[in-house]
Amino acid sequence: MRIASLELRSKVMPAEEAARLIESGSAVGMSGFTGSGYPKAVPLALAAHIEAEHAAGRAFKVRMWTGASTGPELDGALAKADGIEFRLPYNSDPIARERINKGEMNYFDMHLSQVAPMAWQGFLGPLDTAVIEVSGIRADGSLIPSSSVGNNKTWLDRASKVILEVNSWQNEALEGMHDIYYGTALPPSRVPIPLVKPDDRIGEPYLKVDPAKVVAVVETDRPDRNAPFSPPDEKAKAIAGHILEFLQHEVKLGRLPSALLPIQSGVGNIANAVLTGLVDAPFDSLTSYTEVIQDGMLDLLDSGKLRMASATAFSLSPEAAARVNADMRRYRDKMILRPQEISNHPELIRRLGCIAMNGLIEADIYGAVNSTHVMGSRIQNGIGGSGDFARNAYISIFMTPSTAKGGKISAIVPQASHVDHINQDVQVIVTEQGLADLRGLSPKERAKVIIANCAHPDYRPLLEDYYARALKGSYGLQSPSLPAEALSWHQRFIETGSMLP
Ligand code: 0RQ
Repeated sequence: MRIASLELRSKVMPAEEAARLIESGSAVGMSGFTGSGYPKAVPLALAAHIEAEHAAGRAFKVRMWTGASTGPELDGALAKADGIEFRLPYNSDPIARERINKGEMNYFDMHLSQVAPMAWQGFLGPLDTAVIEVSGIRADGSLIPSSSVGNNKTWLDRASKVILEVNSWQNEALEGMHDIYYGTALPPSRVPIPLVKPDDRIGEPYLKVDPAKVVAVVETDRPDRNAPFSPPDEKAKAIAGHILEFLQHEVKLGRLPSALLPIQSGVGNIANAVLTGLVDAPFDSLTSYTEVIQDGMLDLLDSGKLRMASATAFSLSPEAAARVNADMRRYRDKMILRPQEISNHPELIRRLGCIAMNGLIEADIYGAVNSTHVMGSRIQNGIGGSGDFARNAYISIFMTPSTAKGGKISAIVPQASHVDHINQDVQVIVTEQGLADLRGLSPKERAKVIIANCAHPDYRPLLEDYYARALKGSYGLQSPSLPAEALSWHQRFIETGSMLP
């Protein structure tokens, strides 16, 4: 029995009935982070209701807040129904992405660590309804979180009314894995967060909710999204190789301990390839302080190389999800899931000295990084947690193949068409071509290393030529640039389909 509280059991109803409790124009806080722990029945029922309202000629849209990306039953269904007026933070759903890029949906891709504090500060406006997936409800009404924590604590606290989805697909052995910290406060009452090691537990395993606010409980039995990972290709393996060599070099020089420092790894196949590569690398007793537990981390845990992983969510392929579910009791002792304001907290990332590794869309010759916008205007996903980690990490690494779209786009450009990470937050850039260690370098020194080590051979001479002319014709010589030409590669791609002349 997943619902032990008699009071909350009396509120069980079908998803369709629960969805009717959500009003047009209201702000809804949904659970969910990178395809795990998102509600699956109420959003689908809400999307159907919105479609019916639209068909009857009535306007119906909600303002939606989540943890990060969710799944097709949530973002996909609501975006398809044109039911989202505004959304925050990170989105990776293709239908929502299309709506955003057509200008039909407002989107704020804010830093993930700042969502909960901003909600508390009141900057996001009132929260009407929270829709939260849990894996169980205890007799005392406390909630057993599911496969992600995200912003659930904040949504449950801030919302006027709460709808719970109790998902029996989620493993019962998740109970005890979570660490929910209730000690955050607003300035001037903030105190240090008492976490000094990635494996510290500073909170409690359960979420609290005022039972009087719970208006509906919906029972489900549906799997998380669990997107498959493609096996690492040659480029991903080369990038992973450069990073592993760099880390070994840092250990040799005494700038990193032999167990490294807590690893943060972004989403995507390259990040996963780096984790997989660590299995055969000469490092032991590794730890991870990150956002998501991916497939590669399971391999590391199983190999004994990774001692423990702290995150806010799982982000697993279907095979890896099955592996974790089959052995959850063993994994539970090596994993901690926390609220995202703690997993991504700048204070903690700085204190622990995380090694941050994130993907990028493009970097310019001075090392400014664009993680979000294709050709400066089209959103891909969002900044996610990359800013939380990049600025506060001990070493901030960004990685990418040197070209995109079959070589038509260079990932290294004269000037980034959009900047998410300023050059001070970018210390190492890696492509399959090589690695640029930018620490302690001036802009002109950076340009030389980035062009030489990271650019693709098809684009390297073009970058050298641009940089040589910028050195002669620039208004100033701190970061030489030719403004009329700096974004011409992007313009050429928009006009011809290729950055190459
Ligand atoms: O597009 O799917 O249409 O082929 O971007 O690119 O190479 O598969 O790489 O999955 O690692 O994603 C920056 C988007 C990289 C990701 C980004 C196109 C490319 C492809 C994906 P297709 P790849 P990845 C913690 C950290 C921000 C959030 C973050 C991201 C698609 O890493 O969202 O770091 N980062 N969070 O073709 C045009 C370019 C391109 C390009 C790539 N220069 N021009 N298209 N693409 N480079 C996790 C969380 O915060 C939850």
